[in-house]
Amino acid sequence: MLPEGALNLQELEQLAREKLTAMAYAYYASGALDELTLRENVAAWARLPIHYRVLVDVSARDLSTTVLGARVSMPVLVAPTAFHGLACSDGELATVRAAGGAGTIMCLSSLSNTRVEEVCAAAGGPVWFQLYVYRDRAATEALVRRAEAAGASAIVLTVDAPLLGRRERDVRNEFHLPEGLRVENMSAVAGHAEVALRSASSGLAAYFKEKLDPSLTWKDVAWLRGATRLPVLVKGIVRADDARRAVDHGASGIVVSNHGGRQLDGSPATASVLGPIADAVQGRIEVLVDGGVRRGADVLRALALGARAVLVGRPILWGLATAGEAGARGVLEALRAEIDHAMALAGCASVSDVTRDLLVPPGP
Ligand code: FNR
Ligand code: LAC
Repeated sequence: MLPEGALNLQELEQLAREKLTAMAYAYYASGALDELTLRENVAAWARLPIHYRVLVDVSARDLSTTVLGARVSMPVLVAPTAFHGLACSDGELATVRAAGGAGTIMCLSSLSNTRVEEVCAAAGGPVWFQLYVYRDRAATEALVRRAEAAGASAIVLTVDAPLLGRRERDVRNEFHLPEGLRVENMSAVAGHAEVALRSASSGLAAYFKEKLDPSLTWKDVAWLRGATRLPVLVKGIVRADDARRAVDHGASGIVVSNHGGRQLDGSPATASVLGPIADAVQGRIEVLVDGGVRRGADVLRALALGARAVLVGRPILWGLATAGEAGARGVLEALRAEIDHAMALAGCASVSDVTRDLLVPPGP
């Protein structure tokens, strides 16, 4: 379960904060500018009352489901977050073991401190690879091929970051990777080894500006589909028309996401846009969501609005920082217990019972 001293994911953040350097904590915790979206992501789930059903036999409950055809023990995946080496010495190896142990999928960030080959080799379950597209397309394609060869089972194309959001806490701290940590996936690529991720403001913002391709368009979704045999998900959508475009461009799924409030401050909370997006997609592809999921009841809310599953970002980092693999696993198990409990109290024996009427009950 959760590391001693924390009863829930929010309390775990405080324990993690004590373990992390001030710079690492701020990097993980922060959002863009005034952090409006960061706060609203959490608050918007909480504003959705759950109209529970009564007198349903919930004595046996099943939390399992499938995501892109892969069976998962519960509708919770690990979101791609950069630099797990800041949280614990095993970095992403701890995370992938925790995800596999919990019977779910880890989405590995392009910007990991461990090479994708090593992460996949240590995996006990499916690994998806989150892709940032570099200006250097040949290097980007090579990275996709490496992920594929390593055994990743989907590519998650992040589309909400043509530039990095401005996180003032990182600017103030001059965020950089400490000695010994690198963007491992790119460390052998010419022109990348020397990127020290250090600058007079946020080293990561400088890295994005220099290396990543801000000219990416919908055409590049077709390019990526041509570059891999793996299913492609598009991550970072907050509008129904963009969701339809993703369907039209052959995405296998989307992640409704505002990057955990780290990109455009003032963008809508994902809880507030998920329903209309799911309605627009009409089940043609799978819809996932992330941002501010902190309680099992939030997972119910997301499923009721039409998500196949949710991804969690920061809580996993708090688990890693507090107790490494066991801490990350504890976060997933705590969420599992909360989902199970919320399902029972809501009159749902399986995830297919979690339907829209829980949020919008039929009238008299
Ligand atoms: C992220 N996120 C992210 N997304 C992505 O596509 N690639 C990445 O490398 C990262 N890196 C990253 C680092 C950190 C420290 C955070 C907090 C987030 C965004 C992430 O995948 C996800 O969208 C949010 O974290 C979800 O919100 P919560 O669960 O953190 O509220
Ligand atoms: C972040 C990037 C790496 O949010 O996605 O920090």
